[in-house]
Amino acid sequence: MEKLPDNFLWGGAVAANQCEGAWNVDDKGISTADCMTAGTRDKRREYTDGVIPGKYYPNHDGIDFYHRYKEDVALFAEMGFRCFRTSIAWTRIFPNGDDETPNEAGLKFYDCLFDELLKHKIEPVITISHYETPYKLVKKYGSWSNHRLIDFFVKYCNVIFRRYRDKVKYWITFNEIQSIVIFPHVPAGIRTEGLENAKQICYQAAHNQMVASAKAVKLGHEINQNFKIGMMMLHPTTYAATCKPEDQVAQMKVMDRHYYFSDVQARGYYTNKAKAILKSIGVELDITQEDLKDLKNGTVDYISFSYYDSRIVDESDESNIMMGQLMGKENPYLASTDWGWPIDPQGLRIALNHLYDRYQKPLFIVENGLGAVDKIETDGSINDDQRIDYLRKHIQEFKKAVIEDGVELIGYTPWGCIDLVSMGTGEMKKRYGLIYVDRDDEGKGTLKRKKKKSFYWYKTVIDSNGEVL
Ligand code: BGP
Repeated sequence: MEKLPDNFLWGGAVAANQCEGAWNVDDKGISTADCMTAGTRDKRREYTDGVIPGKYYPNHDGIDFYHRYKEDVALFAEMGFRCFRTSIAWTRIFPNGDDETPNEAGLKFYDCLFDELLKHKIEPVITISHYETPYKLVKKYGSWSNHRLIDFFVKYCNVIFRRYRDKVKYWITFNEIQSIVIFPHVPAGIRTEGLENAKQICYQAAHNQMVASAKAVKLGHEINQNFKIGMMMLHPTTYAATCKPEDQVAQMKVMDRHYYFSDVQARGYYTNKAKAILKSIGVELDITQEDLKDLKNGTVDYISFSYYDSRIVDESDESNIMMGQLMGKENPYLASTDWGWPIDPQGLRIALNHLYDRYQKPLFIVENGLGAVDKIETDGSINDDQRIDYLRKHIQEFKKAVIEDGVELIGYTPWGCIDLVSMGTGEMKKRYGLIYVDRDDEGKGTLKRKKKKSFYWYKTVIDSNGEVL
């Protein structure tokens, strides 16, 4: 292969809860994302018990994509997008999660959105659960650590698979699947602070999600055999801090903890290593024979992942090895973003190679990008050269993975192609977009959209299928 395939899916990615807004419109229920307050780089967002009057929740309005999607999709089309990744808000379809019947108004919204995309020849890539669980499911059933959530999720999948059978081909079950054991309040509203059995709760919740995902894959294929249903993981490429063998072993263990999830979803069973990991952290999963069968019958069609940065690890991190704790260690060879995330394009090539060697399944980069403060010049332009440089270098590296290393890659959707609320900090000023949105951290602004320099640059990239960078 000398260049990227002609059908390479160039596009962009967002998630419903970070951009749609309209949090209580058209009978939408409350999701866990609606309970996240605003934070800053140094002050964490708070996850509140329900929506508390008087507190500011930036996701409630997002960037009002719910009402402005036509204008936004037209801008994506102008850039030449061939695909667009977003998610369905579960609480638009089943406001409480356990409702008897789905909410027609919610279903209608996504009909309109997908029709608009298809009108512009943009393939929807749809995440079924992106960092939001119906709040009622958390309160009433204890969220994902309860096996019953599997049935509610599958029921939701059944409805959306049938409804959008002829509109959506690419599906992703859970966003960044391993987040459930790292920061479980974000994907599932699970609080574990101070709990002795925190790991037990989180790994059980992860098991239930992986069974739910497998059942969704099987069901989806029955509904439409052309569906491509993938898993999604965060891939923080991790290096040993030195060539000391102990550090190398620590590095191996870190990545094993991440591949634990993709191994189950891609291979369909808990490997010996996965079982050893569970034993080493004192977790005993409640797994039924039925679960094992479901996992086997629902292996994913492709692996999608987010890649933002790389980490380093040494032997002292051994007991703390999921990556939350690894952030902040500086790699002397790399520069960092304004939010302290190391910039490492080659780490993306490494991620692609590791995943492809391990699973031999098509890969999809569904998140990558630079979160930075944008400056508006006096003439109104936004010259985000740093973002262009970040994206260019990452594209160069994934091209090498495809062309020189033989990796099978479906597409590339940079994160937050239009500015949106940051998941981690709740800020608006941490911007990823190629399109600027006039909205600040206090919720002020006209919400007007404006093309950044990167908008024009990315259009040229797509027009040339990645040849002109
Ligand atoms: C990923 C999430 C996204 C997104 C992104 C950037 O982990 O899947 O939802 O927001 O990270 O993170 P942040 O918004 O914290 O900059």
